[in-house]
Amino acid sequence: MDPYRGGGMTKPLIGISGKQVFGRDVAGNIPSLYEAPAHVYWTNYSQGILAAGGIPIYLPLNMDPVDAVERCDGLLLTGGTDISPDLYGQESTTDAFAKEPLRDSFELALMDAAVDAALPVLGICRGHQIINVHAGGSLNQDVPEHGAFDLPITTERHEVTFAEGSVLGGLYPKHHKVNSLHHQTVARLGDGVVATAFDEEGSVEGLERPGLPIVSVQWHPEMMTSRDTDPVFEWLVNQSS
Ligand SMILES: [Mn+2]
Repeated sequence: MDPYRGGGMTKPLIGISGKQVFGRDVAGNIPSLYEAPAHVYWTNYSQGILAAGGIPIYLPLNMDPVDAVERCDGLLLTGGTDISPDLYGQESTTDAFAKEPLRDSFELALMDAAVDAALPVLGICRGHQIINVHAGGSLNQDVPEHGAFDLPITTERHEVTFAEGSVLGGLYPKHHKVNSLHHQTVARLGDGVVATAFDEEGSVEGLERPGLPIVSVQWHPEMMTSRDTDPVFEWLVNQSS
């Protein structure tokens, strides 16, 4: 037994994507730092991975995504700002959120490498949308009734149902109540992407890529009170082991 590998009990490394900000967003009253780039990672995502038995690793947006995929055992693509609509062949119709082209290109390249390597990927919110856009799908650019940005993040706003025989349907109860913190939704499905969870109005709340360990949800399990026992984090960590 290799003592450095824990006898097969090594916890999987889960790479987590982050958000591009600048010093002016985080450096308080130090104007010298205002133009310096910084990356922000919401702690609730890493907590979900820790609770499921994985080791979260923050991935700098300026690293080579192929290196990340080679060293990580799984990926968690997190929530964030709108994907640039030119990436799905549309003009922008909303400027509600600033775009982050560096993050767009990093996460799409991560997906290229993850698909090539059949690496497990969990997408949440923007990550769910990235998985669809990466596969050639599109988004509805502004569906404001989904973004209750002033309500507590734990507020249950949809009852989600699941496609028969899906990965998500195997993880959650038949009717599952979820929060909602997004203003864009999946429109045309990408190639090889299947919608497997829906809200009451048929909006796509979950995606999978049959044949690959890729699953995503539009809601925010990492922000719900059930986070530390949410089965989707366990799914990612188990797939990555
Ligand atoms: Mn919603």
